Amino acid sequence: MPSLTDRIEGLRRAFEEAAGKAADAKALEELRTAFLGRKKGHLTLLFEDLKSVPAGEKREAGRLINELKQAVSAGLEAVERRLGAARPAAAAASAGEDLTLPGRRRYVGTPHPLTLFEEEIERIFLGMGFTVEEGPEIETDYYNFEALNFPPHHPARDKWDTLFIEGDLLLRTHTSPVQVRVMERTKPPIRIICPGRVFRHETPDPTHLPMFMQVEGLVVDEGVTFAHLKGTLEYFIRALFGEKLKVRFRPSFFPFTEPSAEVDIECIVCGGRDAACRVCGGSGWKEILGSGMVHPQVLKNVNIDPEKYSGWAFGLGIDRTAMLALGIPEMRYFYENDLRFLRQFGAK
Ligand code: FA5
Repeated sequence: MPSLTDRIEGLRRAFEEAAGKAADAKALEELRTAFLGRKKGHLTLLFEDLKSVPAGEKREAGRLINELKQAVSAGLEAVERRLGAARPAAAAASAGEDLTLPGRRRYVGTPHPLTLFEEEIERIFLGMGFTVEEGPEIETDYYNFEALNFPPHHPARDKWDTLFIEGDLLLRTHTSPVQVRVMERTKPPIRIICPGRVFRHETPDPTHLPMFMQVEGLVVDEGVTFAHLKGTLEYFIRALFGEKLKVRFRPSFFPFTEPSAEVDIECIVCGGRDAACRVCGGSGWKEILGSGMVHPQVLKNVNIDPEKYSGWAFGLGIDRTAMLALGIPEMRYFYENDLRFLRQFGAK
């Protein structure tokens, strides 16, 4: 039988050899059990045999066994570190991945381009002393039509292809009902804008959608004239599009304004050069808003004296104006949520 010292030395060599070869977690655990296992591990057996070593040699033998135990523990840790460092690379390689490739970029969400555009519009009007109001998307016939001087069965209602809900309720076809709600609860002077979603029974095309966004504007005070309307809207359009853009005011009709005007801007998509342009139809102009002096009957409907007060209002298509400002030939892109489109706007 070899001496205890020889057995310790033999076990040390056996451990070093096995530790060098251990290539995976399974081999590591087998090595740990073989040497440190509580019942039959080499170290446990050595400590048991220590009991039968002659008293004079016990101290030295115990020191050697403890040294071996420390060497085994340190060796197992070293193997563990080696395998741990190799694990991701090995796992990636077995999954067919190449860790040397550059990482994929993560995109951070940003506000929708229409939200950014709406905020830009609000910023310009807030700078002129306007405040922002809101109104309900589900409206009554009274606010959407009647209070705005559309008597029942009036043919002008046909221009707003209405989506009815039931009874008196409908999806608002424009933001003008908010004018009425604000005038009902506020005494002049009034200077507000109200952005929001509106709904119409329309077949979609590059410049029309069944659901789109408008922003309404309303000013009511003593001595308000059409010159104020024109000056304010011109300032707004210049702030949004710059000084060079061609703008025209064109006479129009709305039951709730008199006189009325629509505003066209030059077609930014084709610059008036494409006879087949799907945005302007080759005319070189595109309408962005309706406006006019608030009709005296509308003021009467909300108990504002038209002899004392006058006002002007406008309703601008946010999607329509955004597509022109951004040079986008198709309004539907705003609602398809294609990330290739959306990533072109806002922070990257
Ligand atoms: C109105 O809705 C009036 N309420 C505007 C108004 C307000 C006039 C206050 C006078 C005083 P109109 O239907 O023309 O008007 O729409 C106004 C704007 O909304 C249009 O110039 C256009 O920019 C936008 N618009 C209209 N229909 C659509 C549609 N189907 N899709 C996208 N934008 C539209």
